Amino acid sequence: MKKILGILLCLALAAGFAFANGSAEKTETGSGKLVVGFAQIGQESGWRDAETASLQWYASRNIDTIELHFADAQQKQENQIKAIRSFIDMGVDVIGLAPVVETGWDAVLMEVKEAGIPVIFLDREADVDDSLYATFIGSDFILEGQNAAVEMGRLLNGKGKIVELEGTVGASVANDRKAGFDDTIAKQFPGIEILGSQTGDFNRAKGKEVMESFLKTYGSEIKGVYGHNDDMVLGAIEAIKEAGLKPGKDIVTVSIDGVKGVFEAMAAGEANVTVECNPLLAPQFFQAAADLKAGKTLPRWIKSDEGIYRADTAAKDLPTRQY
Ligand code: GYE
Repeated sequence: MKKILGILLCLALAAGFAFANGSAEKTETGSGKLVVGFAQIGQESGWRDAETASLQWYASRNIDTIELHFADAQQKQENQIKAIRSFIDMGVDVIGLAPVVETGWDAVLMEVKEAGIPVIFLDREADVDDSLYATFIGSDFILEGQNAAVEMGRLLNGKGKIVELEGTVGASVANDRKAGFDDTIAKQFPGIEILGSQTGDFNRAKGKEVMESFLKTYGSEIKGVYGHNDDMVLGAIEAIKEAGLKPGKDIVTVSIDGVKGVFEAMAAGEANVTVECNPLLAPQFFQAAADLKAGKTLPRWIKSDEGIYRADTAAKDLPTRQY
């Protein structure tokens, strides 16, 4: 996967994409192309890398009609805001944003609105007035949490104690995946108790660290772990093994994204379920950007369709996975 990403990123660089920590370098505009500025969160997960690769690969294959200015904010909201201001200065046609957290966007998005540039939220939402963005392209994160809860209930036959690895504090996707899961557990599976819930910031290393502390506190009481993304559960699996327990058996796992690593873990009998969240959003994103440039009105929410994948078909599914 890393090799493919390396090739894609070299392609992207060759196509003149700007990489920076929060600000895109100037390239000529007014070329008649669709000029898009995208403020990406960073590289915290395999899912995010796949989304970045999808955007840059798509733009590099349409270089005659698309000019993509890409900024990597390295997980910092201030870098995303800086990038957005540089896109305004460039006079791009459309701005794309994956808001690292829900709040703190009103001022800069008001500046974007005053500049007459439409905004697309991609894969996460910001808590702002509807007038400050044109559409949100992404999944139904509450439904993903609900589906994860039903899968956990099935794995534990409705009874047992679990822990929860939360995503980035303040991120819409983490808030919604928590709400969907916790509410469904409380309503449909009262025999399941959540012993502890803590952020692993959507990354593997932190997920392992938090699981280590949960294991120290609760030990073999833990019968299941729910992660807001696969990467944190892959870290948790390492911690479970180092504690001498069997992931996927002593402690069942349910997580969200559907990255290759979790399919490999399921095929090895070390993970149980992943709820897919599609990162390959480039076609929808650039189509929406082109529609906005053409003056079209878009639905407020363009949803991505996803499935649920379990250990019993993982070996068969693995070769078909694209990220
Ligand atoms: O689930 C996670 C990434 O915003 C849907 O962000 C995205 C989430 C995804 O860090 O792996």
